[in-house]
Amino acid sequence: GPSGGPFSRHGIGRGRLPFSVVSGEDLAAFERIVPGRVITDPEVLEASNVDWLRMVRGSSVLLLRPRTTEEVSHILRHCHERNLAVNPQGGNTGMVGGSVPVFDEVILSTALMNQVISFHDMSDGPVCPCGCGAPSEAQASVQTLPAQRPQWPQWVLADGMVLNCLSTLRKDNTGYDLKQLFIGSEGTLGVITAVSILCPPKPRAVSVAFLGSLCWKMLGEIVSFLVCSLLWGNQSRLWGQSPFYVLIETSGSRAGHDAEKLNDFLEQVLSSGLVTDGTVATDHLKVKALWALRERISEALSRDGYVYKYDLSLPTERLYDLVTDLRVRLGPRAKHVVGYGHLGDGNLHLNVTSEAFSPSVLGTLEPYVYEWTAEQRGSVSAEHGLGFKKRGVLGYSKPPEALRLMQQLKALLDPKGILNPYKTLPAQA
Ligand code: 2HG
Ligand code: ZN
Repeated sequence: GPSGGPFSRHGIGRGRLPFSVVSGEDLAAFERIVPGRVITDPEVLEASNVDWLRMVRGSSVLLLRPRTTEEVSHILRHCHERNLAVNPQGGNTGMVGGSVPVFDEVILSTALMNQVISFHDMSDGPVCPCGCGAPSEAQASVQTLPAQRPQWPQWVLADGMVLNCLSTLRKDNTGYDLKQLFIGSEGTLGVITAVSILCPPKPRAVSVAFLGSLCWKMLGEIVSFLVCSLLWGNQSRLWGQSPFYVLIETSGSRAGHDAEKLNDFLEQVLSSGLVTDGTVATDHLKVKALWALRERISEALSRDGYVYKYDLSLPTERLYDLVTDLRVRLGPRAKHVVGYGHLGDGNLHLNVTSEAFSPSVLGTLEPYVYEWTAEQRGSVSAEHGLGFKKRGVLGYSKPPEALRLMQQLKALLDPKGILNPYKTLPAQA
């Protein structure tokens, strides 16, 4: 079973399912399918067995690195026949333990599937295999906004069948929208090997405003029309004295026009007292530096101690209530109770840290956080998915009928249950 990661202390509630164990013959078969890309070296495997937060650890003895859809198909056909469990793995940057094995699942990594297959003009989008890291590698070759829209995937089903629906059409209403089924399926319904992505042209002018405010609710008013992220302003001298910070990015095609609009907006919020300090950047190095403050919060928290992570969708006006409430409930047992996230989306990243893992802190947080979220008709996972850590709490956000339908779809598409077992859906009684 899993060992070493702090999370494994809670146990996984049930044992390894009766899948086969990788044999010498399996290794030989895989060597024929992906020659030279069959990895059994424990040192290399370590990076794929442990998630980047270092909280979940599997014990897989085999990592496969296919380059093509055909290779993925052959691997899955073999695993399906042999009843071998498979853990599809992309960048292994997940937050919920979905991307690493739980026991000895075969790790199927898409890391080498990193070529842009084709690129059409602005009206279409590039077709990227899934190894194009999320999708910054694709971005390096294509000048686009980071917020591309995935269109159609090509995926390989549990038994190795390839379903190629790749298309760059903007509209297509023929039959069930199968691609929606794969969004949020976390490798439990198939392995996505390519997607086509619609890319809006890169904006010519980007401005970032970094503003301090006395009150979260005031920020809510400011950003009701903007996509933004709320920052962890706590105590950092670098960030000045405001209790709350907000990062706002605007993009457009005419720098002069955009700057004028942003300045009008800033003048308004400064004179109304909503904002107490701030800075604006248009120079791309400064823009990058400001974004780094926001993007590295998660990493900073990992260094603070043991982290209890929640990723909640809540009504924007109640977004911060849980943070202040939990500070009182947890008292000195918590090192930090931090709320940040994506304010424009009503998405709170609630992170609590303690010196070491503490059952008493966990007991105060759960099920309280989930029950409170359900009362607000929120979601217990706004963007991180369910993976291994949150599979048990799906019921707080979806009715039993929806859960049953999900189980039925899983059984239909993966009757042997070999794809990413122990993930996403709650364990069946
Ligand atoms: C972010 O927005 C990520 O920084 C990580 O979604 C959030 O660590 C987290 O809780
Ligand atoms: Zn986030």
